[in-house]
Amino acid sequence: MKIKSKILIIAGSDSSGGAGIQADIKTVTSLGSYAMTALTAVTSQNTMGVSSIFSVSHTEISKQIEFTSKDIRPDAIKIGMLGNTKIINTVLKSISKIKVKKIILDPVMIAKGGAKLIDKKSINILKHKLLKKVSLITPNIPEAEILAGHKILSKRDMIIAGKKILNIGAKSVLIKGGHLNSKITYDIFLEKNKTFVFKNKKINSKHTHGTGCTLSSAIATYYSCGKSLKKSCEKAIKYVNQAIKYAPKYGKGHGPINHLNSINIKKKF
Ligand code: PXL
Repeated sequence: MKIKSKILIIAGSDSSGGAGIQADIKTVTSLGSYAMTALTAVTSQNTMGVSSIFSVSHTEISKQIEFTSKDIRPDAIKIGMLGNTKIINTVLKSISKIKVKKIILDPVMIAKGGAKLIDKKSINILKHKLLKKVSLITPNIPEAEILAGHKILSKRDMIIAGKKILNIGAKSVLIKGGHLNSKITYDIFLEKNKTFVFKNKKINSKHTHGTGCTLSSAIATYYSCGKSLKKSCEKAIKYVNQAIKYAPKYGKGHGPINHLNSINIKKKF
């Protein structure tokens, strides 16, 4: 099988394998592309929660991004957990050096169990600097509330927030509606003068750990292969929904989704 494209993932490790860089690598790989990584943090966690977070030094992060990309040029970048101001400033510097145009930012703030994955000062830098440098930002409702500065209780509020995030300087936004209490999930894609609502039946499951990481990596993969951002979002949402549907139900808490749903392994072993 010919590999479709090359993706650089800048993100943290989730030892439980459901979220973070593990989810990213599985997603990119199972969609047929080649995953490279720059690790920002090591987290110890299971499906019940996060036990500890260890940040990688900013010099090691810039080396991973720049040294790797110098040799194998990424077609797109996915950015996940950043953690602190030093890391976010380093990532800003390194991505401006390597000049990759297609960048998807998942503004990771809080883990499913409630653990904070970024500090407050960094959120400001993310909002006022990094957001402008990426092709698409993919906040969930709590993250969009922080970026837009108001509560989101409805589809209408999501659209208002999306427009605010565009006004701050984002080129495009996908607000993920999974946190809203309804039978339908609305994910809203906004570009300048364009708003599109993806409407899907909500799959009720507690096994949704890593959906955000998976979605943004799937978008980066489709986008790297030449699909439009809107089409990439549409296809990535489908991939995540299938992955939730076929979740393996591991662990006692919020378990992982099934990243392999796109692969048909016929061989017996
Ligand atoms: O889903 C957000 C996320 C991102 N990155 C890492 C995580 C998590 C959630 O747990 O652990 C490393």
